[in-house]
Amino acid sequence: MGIEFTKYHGLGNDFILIDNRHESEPILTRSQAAELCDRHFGIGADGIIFALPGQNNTDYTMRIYNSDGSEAEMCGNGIRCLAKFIADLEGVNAKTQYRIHTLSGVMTPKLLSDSQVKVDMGEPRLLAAEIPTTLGFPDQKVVELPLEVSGQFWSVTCVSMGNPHCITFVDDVSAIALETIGPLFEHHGVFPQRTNTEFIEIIQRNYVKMRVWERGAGVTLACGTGACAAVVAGVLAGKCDRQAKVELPGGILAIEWSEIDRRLYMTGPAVRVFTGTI
Ligand code: ZDP
Repeated sequence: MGIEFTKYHGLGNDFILIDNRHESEPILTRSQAAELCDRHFGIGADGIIFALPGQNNTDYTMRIYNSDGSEAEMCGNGIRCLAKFIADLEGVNAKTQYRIHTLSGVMTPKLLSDSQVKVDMGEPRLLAAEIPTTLGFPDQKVVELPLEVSGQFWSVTCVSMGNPHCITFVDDVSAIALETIGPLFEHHGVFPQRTNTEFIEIIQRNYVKMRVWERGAGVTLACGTGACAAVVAGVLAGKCDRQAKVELPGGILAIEWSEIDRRLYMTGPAVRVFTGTI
């Protein structure tokens, strides 16, 4: 029996979406997920996302496996794709806003009339123990602390958007050897759950350039939680406004860290590419 899937991407951060509405656990194993994400021997994707029944008063539950088969708590570009996927599945009954249960709490994507999706990503977690990292003190923020990677000291700021992020401000993002340095950050001893790693170049207080090395997925064209974490880090370090655009290799995300409710709002595209049967 075949399993239907649909391929979506958010700024080139691409996912296989699975209709998992009739089971409360993902219908694929982690190793099957890793095989399907392989770009030469499988469908090809940065991750695989399951739309499961809702829990605790939500419409749906999202689960995501990275391309290496590890599970992530949250996924910003992925949740925009999930919102479109669900609306497509529901057809005439589709809503314009959904409450989605994730491993890092409830997220609320809203389908806008211009086909963009705006997501209430919740509040960032900032204390070292919450990220988690052993840098600094467990009950304090980690803002521009020195971290030695590959014989060099980097000034890093850490933020959790449900998943861990380590942000470094640099003069020129294009000069960073991501494939070499990325894995050394991801697996550094100070990050017990490993980490996503973002390099940020400040162009203006409300416009930054970012390149990302994702935990469990490597170099990707975009990362929604990473873009949110980058703006939070920029604000904490006094370099960014609370409202800023983040330019990624795959395109631009609009991020706002609300002063009123302290939640992150991310707006960007989600595009269906093709469907198929495994
Ligand atoms: O935390 C992790 O392990 C990430 N690799 C998950 C995926 C994050 C994502 N790129 C995003 O957009 O937030 C999908």
